[in-house]
Amino acid sequence: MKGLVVKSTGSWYRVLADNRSVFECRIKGKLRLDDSKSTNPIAVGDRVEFTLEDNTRGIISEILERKNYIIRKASNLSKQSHVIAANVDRAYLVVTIHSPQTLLSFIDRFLVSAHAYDIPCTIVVNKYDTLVSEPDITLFEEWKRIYDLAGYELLEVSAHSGHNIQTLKHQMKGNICVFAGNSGVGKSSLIHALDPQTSVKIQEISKAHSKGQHTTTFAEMFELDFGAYIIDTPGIKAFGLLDFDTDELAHYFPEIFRISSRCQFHNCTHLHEPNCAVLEAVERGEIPVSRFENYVSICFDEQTKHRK
Ligand SMILES: Nc1nc2c(ncn2[C@@H]2O[C@H](COP(=O)(O)OP(=O)(O)O)[C@@H](O)[C@H]2O)c(=O)[nH]1
Ligand SMILES: [Mg+2]
Ligand SMILES: [Zn+2]
Repeated sequence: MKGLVVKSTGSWYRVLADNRSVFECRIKGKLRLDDSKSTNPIAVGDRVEFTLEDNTRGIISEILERKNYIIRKASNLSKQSHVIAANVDRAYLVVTIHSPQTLLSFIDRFLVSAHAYDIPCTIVVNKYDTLVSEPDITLFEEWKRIYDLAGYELLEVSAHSGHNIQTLKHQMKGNICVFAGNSGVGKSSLIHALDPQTSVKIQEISKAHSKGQHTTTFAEMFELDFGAYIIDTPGIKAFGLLDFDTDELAHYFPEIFRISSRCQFHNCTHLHEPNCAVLEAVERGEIPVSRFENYVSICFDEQTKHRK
């Protein structure tokens, strides 16, 4: 049978079979050894092939090919890694203009990670009901311009008033999604607005987590009542930057990458080189200053990491 892994404890996997039945599965011994670099060979979101042991239990014999996955290094020094989730269709980065104001550096770092993991990302501006003052509206328009240029969809919503919640549902339908963002931006409220019943289930589990009843950081997937899946895990609030070479970084800033073919040097870092098309575009206001500054800042962080 084939199914979707919706929960993992490290030794047991809960699999939602394509016929909608749920089975508790173990891994066939041999499968464990295949990927020795990862602490967990199977993650939430994986599609697997399994055989039944009895009415409720099964044995996983194969993992189907992943289209993407989010990974975390077990520790800075270790070569081992932990796969947090696989086959994510879309990440929703929830942000707010105020109370709290999300930092653009946080947004840009997140977008780079999502891009590097091959996960399409939508920026969700929550608390739209509170955008009434002129400066707030101006800032919202500015963010819209910045991320439009970068090619990201930015959707304004309100968990409180219900604004654009139907649009969000429509977009999420049939997909495996993750919600990310700083605390206080309204992730829990949005999930509640999307499906109150699932929201209660998630809250109960996260309460259990905070009481220390679960020591692991394994993810769990929930089905929303309109036919979307949401992956919930502490590690997903802001997936960290991967290790990548700084000359790759421009690839993850679409508007910078697009223009970089016009730089004089093919290996231009866009930091100081002569005849750099990117620097010129920043001067002319065609690339937003905040995006360029965050590009530079991530570039330096990565260089420092590699020098250590
Ligand atoms: N005005 C307004 N407040 C909101 C909205 N969504 C969430 N909040 C409030 O923001 C606070 C944090 O929300 P919560 O869902 O716990 O955020 P989380 O930490 O991202 O899960 C709560 O006091 C919510 O009532 C919204 O759309 N409009
Ligand atoms: Mg929350
Ligand atoms: Zn350049």
